[in-house]
Amino acid sequence: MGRWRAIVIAILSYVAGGIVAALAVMAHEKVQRAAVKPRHEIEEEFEVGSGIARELRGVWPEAEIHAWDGRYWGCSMADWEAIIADVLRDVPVYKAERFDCDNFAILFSALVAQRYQLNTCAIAIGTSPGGYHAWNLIRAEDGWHILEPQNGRVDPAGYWCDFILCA
Ligand SMILES: [Ca+2]
Repeated sequence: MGRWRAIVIAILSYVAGGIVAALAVMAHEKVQRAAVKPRHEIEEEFEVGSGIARELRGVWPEAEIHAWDGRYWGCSMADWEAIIADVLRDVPVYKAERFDCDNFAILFSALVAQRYQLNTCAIAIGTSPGGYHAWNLIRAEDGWHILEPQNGRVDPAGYWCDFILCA
């Protein structure tokens, strides 16, 4: 009888230990996930619809387009301007190859998704007046706009997309 009791206690303490460990992991995750704080409250958000690849192809017919989501959300240009100003504050300085145009575009898109859950800050690469380049595209109420993530400028002249990833 004493041996069975010891076995039952061993099993119970093993299970309890697992539960405590799982709770500790969940508490840790909660702390990490609470850190996202947008500085702007979106006023005019809208669902774009499912025709996003068609829209992009309409503007850049030869581009290779990847649209990974089934549904997309954009916002007004006034909201985008505030979002761009917010995200720009946390983008580091340029460093050749290690943090250059492609890294700006990837980070900008990720920060917009992290803070605002908008999936219409696409990553694009193509030709620009300064050579082959990477940037972002954003979807406002009147359609798609080019965004230069290194300085926040919207619709700079002479950019043409070869590749677009919208996720
Ligand atoms: Ca790079």
